[in-house]
Amino acid sequence: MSEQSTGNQSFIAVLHTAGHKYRITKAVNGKYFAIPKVATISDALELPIAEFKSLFEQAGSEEVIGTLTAPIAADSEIWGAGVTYQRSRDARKEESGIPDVYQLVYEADRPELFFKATARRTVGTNANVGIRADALTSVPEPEVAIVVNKYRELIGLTICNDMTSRNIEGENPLYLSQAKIYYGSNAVGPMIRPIWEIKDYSSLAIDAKIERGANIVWQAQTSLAQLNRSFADLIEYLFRCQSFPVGAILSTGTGIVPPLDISLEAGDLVTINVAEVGTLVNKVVVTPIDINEKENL
Ligand code: DO4
Ligand code: MG
Repeated sequence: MSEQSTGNQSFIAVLHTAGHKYRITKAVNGKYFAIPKVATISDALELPIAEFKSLFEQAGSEEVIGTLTAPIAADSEIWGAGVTYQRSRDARKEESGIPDVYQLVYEADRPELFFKATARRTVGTNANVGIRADALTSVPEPEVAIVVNKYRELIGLTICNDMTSRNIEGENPLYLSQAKIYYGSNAVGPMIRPIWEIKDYSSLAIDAKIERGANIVWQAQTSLAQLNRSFADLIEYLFRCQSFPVGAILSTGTGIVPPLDISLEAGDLVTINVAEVGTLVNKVVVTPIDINEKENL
């Protein structure tokens, strides 16, 4: 698995600049350019895709300098879908005292959808993700995330690490929110690949590994072809009975889960690669019980 080479491909990237915490840009060949009339991802997701695409294509004259951060805005909502791959279903049945709920949701028309994160709980590539101090076992969940505008149009693909406190979810599925939502529990990035630039996303390769010092303690791969639901179906359910005025990011579930004897430790490096989309890399630290005073992990 190698760091992506962006070549002449273009991406939607968000930079932390001197004047803006989440400035949207167009990334080409390692440079970042302002997109006319659009300052944030939320501005972009308020526009119909054709309008945003046209502005995106005009970008290229005004270079923006800053640090790459998660491709979100301050008011973004990140949601998750669950048990959308057979491997996820099997892993949850194995770890849970109440296995039937996972089998039922895998087969049901209605998908499992859950609120995952706000900007405050989300980091980008090369930042630290957290494992809960009160969890016994924690795992990364390497997922393709879809970026959807307020009109339910698919704008692009990115990568999400849906960090999960495994024993907490395993103890009782009603603890899902605590297993999934805490400071440092979500990484997204490195950038968004515009959907109009991907010829066929139906079977993109997804690779992940956990490195501990010089050793790879776990690695696995799957493909979007193994996803048991369509993006259109997930979007349709997400937007039922609710609106997303600044769009949403929906992580589409994991198809690779470490075996029960692998748990993340502080200092581990988690790398997730999705073909055509990029590579998300995060170091693992412990999220302390009392996080109130901390700005960053
Ligand atoms: O059912 C719990 C969450 C499942 C999940 O996050 C996944 O399958 O990716
Ligand atoms: Mg997940």
